[in-house]
Amino acid sequence: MRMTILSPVADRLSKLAIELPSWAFGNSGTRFRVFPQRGVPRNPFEKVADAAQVHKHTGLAPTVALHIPWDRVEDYGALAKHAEENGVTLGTINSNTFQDEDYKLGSVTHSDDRIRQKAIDHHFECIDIMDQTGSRDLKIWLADGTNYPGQDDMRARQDRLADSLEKIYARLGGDQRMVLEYKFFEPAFYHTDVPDWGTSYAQVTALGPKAMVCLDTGHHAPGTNIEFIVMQLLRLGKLGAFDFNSRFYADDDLIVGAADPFQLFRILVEVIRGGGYAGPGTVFMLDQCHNIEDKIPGQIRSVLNVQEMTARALLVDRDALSAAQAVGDVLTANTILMDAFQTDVRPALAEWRASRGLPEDPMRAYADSGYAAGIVADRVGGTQAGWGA
Ligand code: LRH
Ligand code: MN
Ligand code: MN
Repeated sequence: MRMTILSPVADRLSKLAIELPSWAFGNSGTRFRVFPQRGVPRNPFEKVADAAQVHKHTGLAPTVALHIPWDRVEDYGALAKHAEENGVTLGTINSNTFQDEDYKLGSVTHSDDRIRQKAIDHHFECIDIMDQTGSRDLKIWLADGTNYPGQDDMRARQDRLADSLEKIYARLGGDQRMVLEYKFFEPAFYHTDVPDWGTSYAQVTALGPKAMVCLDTGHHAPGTNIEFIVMQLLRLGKLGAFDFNSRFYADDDLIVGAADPFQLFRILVEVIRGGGYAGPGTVFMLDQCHNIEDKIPGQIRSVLNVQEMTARALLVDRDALSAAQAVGDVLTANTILMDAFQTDVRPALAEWRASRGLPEDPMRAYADSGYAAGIVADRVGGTQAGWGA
């Protein structure tokens, strides 16, 4: 690679890895309408094949996360093998206790022992799947909560949550981990049982070192300083994973970095500062849906956005920043950060890609590859997979 602005950080940049969600490739929509697309995968094997396209053109997305039961198959070993044949591996297993009639009033927090056990058993199934796929992480997001004050005893629910998580935690293998995702509202609107990082932190800390917090960037109230939470969780050694996406209003699940690139930059600055970058501790995942845009290019754009902001965050002149901070030079400190943010790294990233045998323009390379026309022609018949199928 020629000397470019990225040369000093090229090695660190090459460590970037972003996990893709299998559900990003299926049909999705809002509660108002799903707009089906042609060529959408009909099963988990086809979702993995589509995800592999993203990695092929960017070199950034070597793993694919599954959601159970959406990605339930007969033979997980075969799915793992299929992934490897396509140049990727299977990653995080996401549990799902939000689409079953029994869970109307809660899953692992439910007061009915039978329903609570059913939810715990679902997580045991997920751990069994992890054993077969070789996945390390179990990601738990709970829709549990209430809609009306007085509907249920929040304290008792928190105690049942702790009890259920303890049972699930006890089932994890030596190298396996659990990450507990929080979300401030939706589908429950009055209270949510894991609404914030503090609750997730309290719960996972009680469990032990294999339990960590998952931060979904779309799961906070407007105006929340997310990078502060990132800093704090890394400081406490408990930031296990990100679900990256972007939002304007609620849990929009839009392309990461699309709504607020500066926020993504600030988050990545804290990740790098806190030692959460490119180590095994903090997984970078996408959690997105592409309701109106094409899905594979939507994912390619997403990983490129993360790469671009990572490159800018790596360019922050740390020594100069610390020096300015130490003498209380407010404006210089702010300028140092903004200089990195405002650096156009795109031409250097194109060169960086070329030097690694990747297409300079992955969006164009995918468009020219003919893959999209191929899946439209091939994937006729059967039921197209969607968010929830
Ligand atoms: C919940 C959530 C969680 C689910 C995914 C489909 O809003 O972010 O991560 O698993 O969406
Ligand atoms: Mn999420
Ligand atoms: Mn979400």
